[in-house]
Amino acid sequence: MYQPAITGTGVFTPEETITNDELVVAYNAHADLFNAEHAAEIEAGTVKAKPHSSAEFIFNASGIERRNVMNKSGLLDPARMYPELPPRADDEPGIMAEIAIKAAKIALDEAGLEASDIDAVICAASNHERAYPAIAVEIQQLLGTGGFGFDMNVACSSATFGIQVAADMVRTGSVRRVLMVNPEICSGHLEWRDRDCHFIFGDVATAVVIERAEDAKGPRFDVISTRCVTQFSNNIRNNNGFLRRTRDGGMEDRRDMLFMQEGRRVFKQVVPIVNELITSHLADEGFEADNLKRLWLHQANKTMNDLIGKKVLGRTPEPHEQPNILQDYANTSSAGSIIAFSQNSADLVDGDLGLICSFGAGYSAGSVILRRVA
Ligand code: CO8
Repeated sequence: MYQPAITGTGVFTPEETITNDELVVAYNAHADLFNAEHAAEIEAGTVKAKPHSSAEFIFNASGIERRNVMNKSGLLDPARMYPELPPRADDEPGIMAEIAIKAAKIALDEAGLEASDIDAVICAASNHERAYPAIAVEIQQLLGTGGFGFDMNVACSSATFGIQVAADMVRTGSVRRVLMVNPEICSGHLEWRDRDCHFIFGDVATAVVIERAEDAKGPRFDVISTRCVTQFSNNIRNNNGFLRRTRDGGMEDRRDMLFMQEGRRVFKQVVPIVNELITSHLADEGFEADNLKRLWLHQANKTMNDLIGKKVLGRTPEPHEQPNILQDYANTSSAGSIIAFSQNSADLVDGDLGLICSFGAGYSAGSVILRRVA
């Protein structure tokens, strides 16, 4: 058995940003258009008028201030309200592979590795732009890694589940070095015309290199232990899929073919699952919560993270103990906890313990205990 370690991480942040104010101006213009177009039905009570959104509500309910997106003009156009990403020919690099590679190059640089040193690529994300061939295999070819690649999807928990798979493969020796990437183009999956959720997501790509600790060329984070849990719930759901064309009317623009959630229920039900996961994981590995120097949590909602931190530590965490990146990136699904880790781990010192935890649709939750070495 070999000790697996994280030796590099990378974050690719799309250039275009949208503030809450910009988002609300576009949404409200869309709502006004909708209400004017459906004035007669609204008057007759057969269609509900769309009320305005509010930047103040968004910040207070979620902690989000802005988000990065791959295309801003399309989704801020009140008559369109979804991103405009031109189709690419089959012999051009796919958009998910392209952004994953940008993050991967940063992670490989940090680890001091060439792409050819990698012998497995995992593309772990909430959405994949096509059914096959796997995005990971395309990344393998474009980057020039060896071995094999495969895609996996555990929604917001994809990265921690991906780290578990990668760490287990390195531990047993079936591969020596894994590149695990999380290209999340959440803007393609969000209903920007729905006031309840139009502010939630942003786009980003993250990458993590996991290899044998003995191969590390610099400081590293040993993966001490991983744990994953799932529990079926319909409270975060998307009914899109390959059987869509088999249903009558299945090709229509149906609301349930995009991200849907019962936000309040998710909040209430997921917090105890995450608290139980982290607490029991630490206890089973012989650690106390107070041993943790840092918690890198999934970035969905600031109040939710504050509550989880408080439950796990038994006190209000200091800001540096539980960094949030949500205000700048919004919810970037599986990439959120990896951004938090990547941007807030360099100051830890030899022996420090930290924990990455993600949670989301499924429900699913993953916990990764890390120890900084040198
Ligand atoms: N502006 C003004 N008012 C609003 C707005 C708005 N934009 N939206 C809602 N309101 C109103 C509502 O109508 C409601 O009014 P009333 O009380 O009169 O009925 C009131 O404000 C309160 O609404 P909510 O109860 O919906 O508001 P909450 O306080 O619950 O906040 C949140 C909503 C922010 C969504 C919150 O519930 C939350 O964050 N919950 C946690 C959700 C979560 O963690 N989800 C994880 C999902 S992500 C994941 O797992 C990955 C899935 C796959 C990713 C796919 C990529 C796209």
